Amino acid sequence: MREQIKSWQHVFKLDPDRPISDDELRQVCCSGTDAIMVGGSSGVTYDNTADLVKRIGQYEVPCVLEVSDLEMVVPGFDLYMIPLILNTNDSQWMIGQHVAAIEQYSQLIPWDKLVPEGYIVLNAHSTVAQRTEALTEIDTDRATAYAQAGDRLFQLPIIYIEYSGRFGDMTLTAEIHRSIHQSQLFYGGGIRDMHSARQAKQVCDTIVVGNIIYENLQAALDTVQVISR
Ligand code: 1GP
Repeated sequence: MREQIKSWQHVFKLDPDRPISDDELRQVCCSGTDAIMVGGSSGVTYDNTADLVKRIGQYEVPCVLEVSDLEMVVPGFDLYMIPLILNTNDSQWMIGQHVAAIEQYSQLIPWDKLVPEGYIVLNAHSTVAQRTEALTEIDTDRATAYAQAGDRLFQLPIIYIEYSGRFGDMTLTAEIHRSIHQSQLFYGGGIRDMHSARQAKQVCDTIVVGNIIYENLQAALDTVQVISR
């Protein structure tokens, strides 16, 4: 399954803290997307995460958990994505929480199912930026340097440009895409229709579509058309 990530072009991100009907969930899971990522920055609990993975489990689409809180770690996911926030000076988001989790749960951790993601968080108004005290006011050179640190120094399989809640700087994203060597580039933030999906897909490997699922399901489903086989 880890190897399969390389072929992902489109991912829907579902938030366990937001309601979605059975019919809407069926449409998302059967849309042709490459994977469902379950994750959220607030209000995520064991119970709402377990409920969502059980519902998604009826479908064949790969389902991964993005672990933003230890409380939400539920068995049954295909993979567990582990964010490391690269652009923060608060080391708990880069290594501190990870070490604490390993110390507590080392015997239970399914190491072969973990996939680290190097996040570069760039929307100052997003919950994730505020929670992690991300250094969002950086220029393209600095953002690229963070990406290269994740790619070349730490050899992370994924670099994730995160603008959660707003459409980001495509010039910066393109520059990062050009600068990285082996990491796969995920882009997420403000993709609300086919047009923005196509724009983002041109400058990254994998687009992540979140909020719009809950605001305009048809527009969200349209974004799957960026996938080329
Ligand atoms: C959020 O990157 C994802 O973590 C997607 O962002 O919710 O703005 O689509 P949106």
